[in-house]
Amino acid sequence: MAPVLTRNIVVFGETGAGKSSVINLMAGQHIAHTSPDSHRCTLHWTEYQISFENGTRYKVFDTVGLEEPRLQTGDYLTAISNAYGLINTLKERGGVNLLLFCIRGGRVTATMQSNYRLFFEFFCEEKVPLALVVTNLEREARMEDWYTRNVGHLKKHSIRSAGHACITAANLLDGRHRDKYEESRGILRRVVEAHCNTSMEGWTGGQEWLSSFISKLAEFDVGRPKKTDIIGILTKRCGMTKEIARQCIGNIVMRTREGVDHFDMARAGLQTVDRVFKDRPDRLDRFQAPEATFLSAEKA
Ligand SMILES: Nc1nc2c(ncn2[C@@H]2O[C@H](COP(=O)(O)OP(=O)(O)OP(=O)(O)O)[C@@H](O)[C@H]2O)c(=O)[nH]1
Ligand SMILES: [Mg+2]
Repeated sequence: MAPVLTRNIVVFGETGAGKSSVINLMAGQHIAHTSPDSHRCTLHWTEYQISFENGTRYKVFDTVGLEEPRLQTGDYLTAISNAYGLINTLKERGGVNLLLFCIRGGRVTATMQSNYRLFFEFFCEEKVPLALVVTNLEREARMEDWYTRNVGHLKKHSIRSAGHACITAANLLDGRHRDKYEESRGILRRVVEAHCNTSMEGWTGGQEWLSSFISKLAEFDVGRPKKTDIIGILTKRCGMTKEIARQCIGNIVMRTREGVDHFDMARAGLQTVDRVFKDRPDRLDRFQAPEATFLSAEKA
């Protein structure tokens, strides 16, 4: 018998977009909390398991997105450590197979665009299929009409998707809205099945993923992140040694809003990390990073 594969889906979008409701709709039962929780930091996540009737299993990651188009420096630093934890967990589960970008059917906004860039461009480096899930459409005579009217606005905001589901994710409505909720489950599940990347292994980020993510994310920071603060986060929250953290950001080019700003640290980069591990293989045990971030296990 063929092994049962689990696919990993990351659901993202701003607060109140309907992410948790979409997960419940997809699951056919209430598994995700739909009230705000205490962990409101960007890229914090909760993991759920869903099985379809045909036996396909999904691990679904419900994430906290950006509430504003930009981040304060404190949030920028927390987002780095959350992203690092999330990529490690996804790597353990086999990588990302699909991104579901949840938005409320309404105006296309700058915050939507920032969330899209954060998850699709920065976190997944545009390597994962993305499907758009548009919620709050129960009042549309034909829910799909929202997409026809808004596809131009999405393009203008450079939001591209491999597929889309125009739905209502609001449970407990009555009358014709109830029918639309049931119809929405079918629409959503078909989009998930059509676009979940099953032909390849899930995406896990490459060797320079963390450096690249930190550098790209700085574009969203309203302040000017200091390299010492980033080293602090990598050592305190990500379990890296100071040396590894320094080397990680050693070859980062920070793209702040003011322009490009090179860190003045030695651009030792990845080769040095490789050397550190060759000389001190004991470090590997203490180093919690995914191997692929800095060196692959085979190289050690
Ligand atoms: N009318 C309507 N309400 C919806 C729909 N989807 C979600 N809601 C409601 O909108 C509110 C927010 O939905 P959630 O699923 O909690 O949104 P979320 O994106 O998970 O929000 P956070 O976890 O706070 O980021 C809840 O009260 C839902 O019941 C929808 O399609 N239509
Ligand atoms: Mg939620």
